[in-house]
Amino acid sequence: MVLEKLGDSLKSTLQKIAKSVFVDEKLINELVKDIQRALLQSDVNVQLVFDLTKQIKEKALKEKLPAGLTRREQLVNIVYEELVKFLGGEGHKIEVKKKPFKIMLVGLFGNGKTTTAAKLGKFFSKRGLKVGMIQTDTWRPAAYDQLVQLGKNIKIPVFGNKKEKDPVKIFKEFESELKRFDVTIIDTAGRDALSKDLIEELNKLNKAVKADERLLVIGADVGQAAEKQAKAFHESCNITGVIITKMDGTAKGGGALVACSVTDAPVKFIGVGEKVDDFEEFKPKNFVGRLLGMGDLEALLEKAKEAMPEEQAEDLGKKFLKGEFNLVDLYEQMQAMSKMGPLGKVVEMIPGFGQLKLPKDMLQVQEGKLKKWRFIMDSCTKKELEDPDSIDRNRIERIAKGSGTTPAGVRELLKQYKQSKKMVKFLKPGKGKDMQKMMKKFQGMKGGMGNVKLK
Ligand SMILES: Nc1nc2c(ncn2[C@@H]2O[C@H](COP(=O)(O)OP(=O)(O)O)[C@@H](O)[C@H]2O)c(=O)[nH]1
Ligand SMILES: [Mg+2]
Repeated sequence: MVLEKLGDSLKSTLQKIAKSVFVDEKLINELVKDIQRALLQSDVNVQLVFDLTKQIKEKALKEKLPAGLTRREQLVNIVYEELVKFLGGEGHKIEVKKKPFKIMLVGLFGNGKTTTAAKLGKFFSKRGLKVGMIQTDTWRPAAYDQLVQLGKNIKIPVFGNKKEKDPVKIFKEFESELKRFDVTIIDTAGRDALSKDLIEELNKLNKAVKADERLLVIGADVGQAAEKQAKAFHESCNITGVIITKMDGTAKGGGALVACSVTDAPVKFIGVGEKVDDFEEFKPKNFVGRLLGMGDLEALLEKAKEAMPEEQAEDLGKKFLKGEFNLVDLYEQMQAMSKMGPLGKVVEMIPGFGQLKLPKDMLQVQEGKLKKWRFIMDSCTKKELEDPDSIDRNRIERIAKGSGTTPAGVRELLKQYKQSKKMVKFLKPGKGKDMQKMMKKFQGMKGGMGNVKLK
């Protein structure tokens, strides 16, 4: 998970609150120190950390107890809300308001512009928009081929001219063609540092492009130095936002996120890996929710929506939460989840699952296995599918023969089914958490954690 260390220490801080007998000043002081330590380790600016913890402390000591909350819940809620505010509050969504909506990516060498162009392209095309990309980087000989290759994988057309050295001319050459698209992504050249020459090039190019969004792409590994870079790009190139990449590879990501959220160029997306799907809109509420291990139903439902029709997603979600699913549902659920991305990431977003640390092999569902399972299920009777517990040894033999698989394969599927069922039971009432209610609260709070009951 992104910022795993920061998340782990914040989680253990919250557990301290959950376990404490009294919420008093001593506990609050301890909590504030823990939060400070966690954020400083993530390279967040010292002054900002102190401002935040002062705010948390003041609120915790002074704020009246809202009806229906315990002191502990109130405290957790304050930490959550202040952290969200700290990271930019509501977040800054990009709305595609006109056609073509032009997004220009700028930044220094190696920060991930070209990779991000493809990620952004896929992000919008998944939302049903027609996307085109253009390479104007004439500094790196391989830049055009790199984008073409990426574009091929995600079926997005890429324009460019390897022989032309002037980025403005390249854009002009394809300008009329780019008008066909809903969204046009313009990749640009970088330099080792923000030089006069780069500023001039980008401003000239933008005069021709007139981009609706100019996004700075910046690697999370710079930590709090991101602020300086974002400010410099904002002043010289009038950027409208920041995309922080490589959040997966550094402990300093927290510093970079916070640093940019206080500039006039807020973080709009984050990159969380090298693959084209390792990319998400930056929504502070969801992000903090996940860091604190509260899960993130909103993000999960959103991803689910991309993968399948809305009602189907809802049905599946409901069945899943009730623990009322049979083999067919399991299959559909696995298939849907594999479409959403690596299962581990999906599971992290389900409230409660974040803390479970599920074994890796349980999460690795490969395409091949899914196919085999489909064969097995095709050989089951309707009754067997609806009541998998009725499948005894004889039936296993029969199903294996009928599906051209082995008894071991059938048993594996049944084991997976039982494990999933157990997992769901674990999260059901009686274990201290009423999932249904919790879900409702999550939905009511639009991703906020509201008054989630602590054990
Ligand atoms: N781990 C990780 N690597 C990334 C991410 N984004 C980009 N990279 C890698 O960073 C390197 C530079 O990326 P590139 O897009 O060529 O950067 P550019 O010079 O700004 O266009 C490549 O090896 C990418 O795979 C990310 O979010 N996570
Ligand atoms: Mg590049």
